[in-house]
Amino acid sequence: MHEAEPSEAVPYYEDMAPGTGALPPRAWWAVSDARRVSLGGDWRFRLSPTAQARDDSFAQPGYDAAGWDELPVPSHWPLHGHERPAYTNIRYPFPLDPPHVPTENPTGDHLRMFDLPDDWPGGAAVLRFDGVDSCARVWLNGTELGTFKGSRLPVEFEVGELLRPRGNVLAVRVHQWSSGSYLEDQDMWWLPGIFREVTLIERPEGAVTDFFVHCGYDHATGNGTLRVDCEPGGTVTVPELDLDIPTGEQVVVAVEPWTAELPRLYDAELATEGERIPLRIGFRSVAVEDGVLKVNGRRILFRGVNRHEFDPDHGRVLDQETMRDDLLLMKRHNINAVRTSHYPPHPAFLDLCDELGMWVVDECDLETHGFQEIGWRGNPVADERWTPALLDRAARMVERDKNHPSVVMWSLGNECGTGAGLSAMASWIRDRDPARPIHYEGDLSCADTDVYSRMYANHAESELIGRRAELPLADAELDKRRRDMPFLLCEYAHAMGNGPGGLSEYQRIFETYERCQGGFVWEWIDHGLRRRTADGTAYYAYGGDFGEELHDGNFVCDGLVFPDRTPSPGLVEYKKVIEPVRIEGDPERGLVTVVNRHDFADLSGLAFSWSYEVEGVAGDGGRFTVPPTGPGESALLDLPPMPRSPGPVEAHWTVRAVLAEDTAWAPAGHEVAWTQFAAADRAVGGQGTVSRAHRGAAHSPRPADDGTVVLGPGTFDAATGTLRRLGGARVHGPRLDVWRAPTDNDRGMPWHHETRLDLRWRESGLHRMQHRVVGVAVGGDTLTVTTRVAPAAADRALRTVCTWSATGDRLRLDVAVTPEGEWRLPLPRLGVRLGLSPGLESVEWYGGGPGEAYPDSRAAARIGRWRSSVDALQTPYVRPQENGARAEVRWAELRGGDGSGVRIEGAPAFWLTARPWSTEALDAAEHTYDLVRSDTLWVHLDHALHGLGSASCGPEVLPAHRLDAAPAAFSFTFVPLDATNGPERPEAPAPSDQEQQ
Ligand code: IPT
Repeated sequence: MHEAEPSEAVPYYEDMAPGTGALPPRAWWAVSDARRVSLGGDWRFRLSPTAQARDDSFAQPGYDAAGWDELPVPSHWPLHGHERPAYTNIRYPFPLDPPHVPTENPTGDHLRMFDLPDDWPGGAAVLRFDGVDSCARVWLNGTELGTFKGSRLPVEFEVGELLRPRGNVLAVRVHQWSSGSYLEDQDMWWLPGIFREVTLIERPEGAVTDFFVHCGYDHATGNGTLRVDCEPGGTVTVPELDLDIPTGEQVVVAVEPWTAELPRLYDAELATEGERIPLRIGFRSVAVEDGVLKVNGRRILFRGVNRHEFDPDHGRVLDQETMRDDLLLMKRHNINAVRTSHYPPHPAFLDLCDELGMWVVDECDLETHGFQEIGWRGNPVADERWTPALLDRAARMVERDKNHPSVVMWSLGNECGTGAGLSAMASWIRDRDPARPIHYEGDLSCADTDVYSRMYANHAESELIGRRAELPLADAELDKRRRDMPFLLCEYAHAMGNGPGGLSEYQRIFETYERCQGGFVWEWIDHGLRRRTADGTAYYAYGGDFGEELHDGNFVCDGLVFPDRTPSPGLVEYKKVIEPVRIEGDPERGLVTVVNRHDFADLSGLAFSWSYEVEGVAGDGGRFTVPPTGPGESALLDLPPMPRSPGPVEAHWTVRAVLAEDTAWAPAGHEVAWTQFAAADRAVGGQGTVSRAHRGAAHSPRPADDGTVVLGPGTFDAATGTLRRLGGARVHGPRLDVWRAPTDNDRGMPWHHETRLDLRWRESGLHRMQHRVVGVAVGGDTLTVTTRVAPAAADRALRTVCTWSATGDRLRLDVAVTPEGEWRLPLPRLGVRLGLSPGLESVEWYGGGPGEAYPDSRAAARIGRWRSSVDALQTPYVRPQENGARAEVRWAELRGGDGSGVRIEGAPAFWLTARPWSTEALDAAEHTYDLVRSDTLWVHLDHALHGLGSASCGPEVLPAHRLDAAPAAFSFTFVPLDATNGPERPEAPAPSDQEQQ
């Protein structure tokens, strides 16, 4: 039998053309005096397994849908018990057979009856869909309005003539798969449905069909230009500027400009004969000049994130509060830019960006990444039959979003390879809106773009590009053109699991090279879907959890915030690294330099203060008066005279910049930037730290008849040299440890074996090191235990000498490690781990905090005295992995409810990790519910840790943060604490009190 050939025969959902029946695309506005009716709410719903399983009789008035289910609109039906979500990154979950889609094509019939409000005026009206995934056919009162694709784009139909006062029947058939799916291969859940609002909007005679606000700002004169083109013509009033002008006419007027830092908006009104629309106008100009992207004549630096729309319960259905929460959280973490990866966001989000201040790269709903799997054969962007669909998408984005000052660049899409379709989009956009540069990453030649954009370029290459010294393109002309372009990283610092590491090093490059205008961390939020286990424990599901045939696991959880928008340590680090004010202390000269790294704002919005901390306890403090300091300028401040220190102690200055007054995005007192620097020139740890007074004389080890050796507060197993008791408490003696539960970054890119450090670690046995006791020697004042720590099947080892000594109630351990044989891989960690009683639930430490830190992600850790429960030390990464280390710990005390426990001092300072389960359990866990408290509290005291890097999609750990096996020596002192002998315990904020306001 012959296969039916497509041509005329293809059904509308497989037709490459964008659709039928829709009105021309136009601007979106939230409100006007024209009436509107929201058609959201409970609809009737019926799911069919294929597109043609059922006829369209349901669309006829009088159809009895009583037996159907109910479904809220907006929604994705797989999140309401119909079919299931599915996650793939690059691969299409159906055969590459464009424009055909599987016969098994879940199809949701949606029905909504509605009456018009009593005072509905009649006449013209449009029915608007803000987002339907992926293809729909619509009927009103039995008349077909048309069909459309383009999931994250609006579509409108003229419906006035069809409306009746009562009993209107709106029928929408939605297909999960369509030709449009080939253009929507974004790395995210496949989630069909009517997922944005459906609205009926009155169109009175003389109402606005479309309008385009053209606003510019001339930084040389301080003048703004304004012209509003409108169909039909009308007037524009801007009371604050005393403007009342006809549409189509340009005026020049002195204004305050709009920027992401100072989002000055002017309230205005556009009035035509039939409609009044409130506008918020921002004056700003965007241009690429002298190889640099400028706004209002100044270079800007993107401190950005890629934002997908996501909610753990509702998928891409977002309410206004959630959108605002995202922006508040971003602003409070010093983020100033969003790339709307990889589709235009809900239009209201852009209103909020205008209001709160955010640079936006608005990206078209276009990705054909899965064609890469077949060498880009048949790529729709290189096949002119698809060009109308591409142009339709470009137009629907640009027309919808053209009036937002926050949108400073158009992006053609993501990961589509190259092709004439992209060029056609670019030239259409340029023609329609010459005032915004064009972005696209997937074409190295940059033929269609105004900026050179890359994803995941490593530090070295970014620096080379910064110097405009990158390897040339073959075509000299294109090379010259690209070399003159500004550079940005539209994706970098893959925030999957624990990480990213290496942010500071990127920031240094962005701040050094004018050409490097920052980047957008991949990505804002983990797309984990909230689910519950049978016993009701909540967890986040990822790819594979829904029985998908193909999936990409937890690659969908790679955000700076957890699915519930709790900031991850990566976000706290990013906030510190990108802080717009750099504060540097020079205690020798008694000076503090404040560098204003804002692009537009001066420092008048910030209040600066200092505090002087002795051993982590804040003492004196005060305020600085900072002279007027413009963007890019610096100010020098005098430190007060150094307070007298109570003896040989470690002291720090902390200087903070906080909001002087409430802003639209955070209250007065919100911390924007800070620094900390040592006041006294003292070694960290060891003698530099006040240790509790030495009590009593040195002890000698005493062998006892029960097979133990007693040394001060320690009782050891005589045969193995293992510490068994400390004071009255049982311990599982410290022993050398090098393993960590691999992070997502350790696991590299699943599709590139050579990036998978975890596999190489396991191959070389780092997770199964054996400990052979070489000797236990009882000497004068010491107990010396020598072990050889090595994996089966290899001859490499870490020879470890542990020397124990005791003075009074203090038991000291000196560890010396010497690698033997060949060590090619970095070690995950180097330290000791010990098991303590699970009752030691509360931790206090003097060192880095309050949050987690790792060698290449530790900018946000500040030295202080911190307190936490063991539980709160854990970072609940969606897929469990190494987490929770605290940096530069001088001492820590772990106590139970009665105050008894153990104090541990390090010389030098160490990395502290304490968890209620073992590394092995953490390593084995796939979801948070797999982590079950054990009967041991596992405490890691690490001399060194391997960095994090961002190799889950990007560079590995930089050499400076690599932990190579090398001889090492470090010490710990253990002091049993009873309920009464604890030192005074000053209040310090718990980790969760910090950073999140
Ligand atoms: C890049 C994609 O643009 C983005 O959508 C996301 O998938 C990211 O990677 C990784 O999470 S493409 C990547 C394969 C280089």
